[in-house]
Amino acid sequence: MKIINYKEIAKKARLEILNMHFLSQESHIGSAFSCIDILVVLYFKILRINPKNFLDENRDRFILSKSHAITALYAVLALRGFFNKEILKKYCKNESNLPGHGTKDSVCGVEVSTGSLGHGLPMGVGVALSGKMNKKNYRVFVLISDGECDEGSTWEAALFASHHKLDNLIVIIDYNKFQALGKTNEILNLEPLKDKWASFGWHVQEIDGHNFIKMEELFLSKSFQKNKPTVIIAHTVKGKGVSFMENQLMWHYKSPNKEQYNLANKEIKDEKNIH
Ligand SMILES: Cc1ncc(C[n+]2csc(CCOP(=O)(O)OP(=O)(O)O)c2C)c(N)n1
Repeated sequence: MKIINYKEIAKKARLEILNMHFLSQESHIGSAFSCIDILVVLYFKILRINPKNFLDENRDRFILSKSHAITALYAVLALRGFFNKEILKKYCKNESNLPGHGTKDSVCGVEVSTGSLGHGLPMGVGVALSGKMNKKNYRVFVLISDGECDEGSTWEAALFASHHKLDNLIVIIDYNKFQALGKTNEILNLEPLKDKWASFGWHVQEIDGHNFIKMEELFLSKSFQKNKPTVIIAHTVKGKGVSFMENQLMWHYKSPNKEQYNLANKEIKDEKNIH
C-alpha cells in the first residue's frame, strides 16, 4: 500500500493557505485550517480522481459546501497537480481565476459553485441520486460546517438522501464548534448531533478531523452501510496549526499582518501545534 506523508503535505498546504490570506488580506483563514487535514486525506488517498482527466464521468465528486474555506481546496488542488501552484498568489485578486468562494470551472477541480451556506448538501444529494439512476459507481463526498446544520436545506437534503437510500453519499461535518459570530452551542445548539443524523436515517461515524491515520482507516474501511448515506462528524479545531488562531473567533474574519504572518509561518514549519 502506498504510504502517504500526510503531515508533510498538510504542512505545505497550510503554508499555501497562510500565504493566500496574507497576500490577499481576505477572511476565513481559521475556517481553512479547520478542514485542511480532512481535505489532504481525501485528495491524496481516498478520492478516485485524476487531475489529468478531471472530467471523467466515473470520478468521485467532492463538494466543498463551506466554501468560504476555499483556500483549503485551492491548496490541495494545486499540490495534487490540478493547476500550477503559482496561480495561488493571485487568490482573490482582480482578474484572478481563484475567487473567494468556489466557482464551478473557475479552475480545474472545482465541481460546483458554493458559498451560500446550506446549498452543498442538496447539490451533492442530486449528484448522488443521478449516479444511482445512471448505475455509476462514483461516490459523492460533501464537506459541510456545523453552521450549515442550522440551515433547513441541510435537513431537507438529509431526509431525501435517506429516503432514496443514497449509500454513495458521504457527508463530513467540520465540527469546530464555532460559527462566524460565536460558539455553535451558544448560537444554536446542535447537540445531540449524532442522534439527530441517526434519527434522519443516516449511518453516523465520529472522528478526530486532524488525525490522519484514523481518518484514512475510516474512509478506507468497509464500515459504510449499504442502503444508507453516511455522515462523519469530524471534531476539529478552528485555526488548527497556529497557536494564536486556534479556537479564536476573530480569525474567522481577520487576516494576518506581516508580524502575524511570520509567526504563523514559523509555527507551521516547526509543526508546533500538529500531532
Ligand atoms: C446562507 C449564508 N448566510 C450567511 C453567510 C455568511 N457566512 C459566511 S461563513 C459563515 C459562518 C461560518 O461558520 P460555519 O459555517 O460553522 O463555518 P466554519 O468557518 O466555522 O467552519 C457565515 C454566516 C453565507 N455564506 N451564507
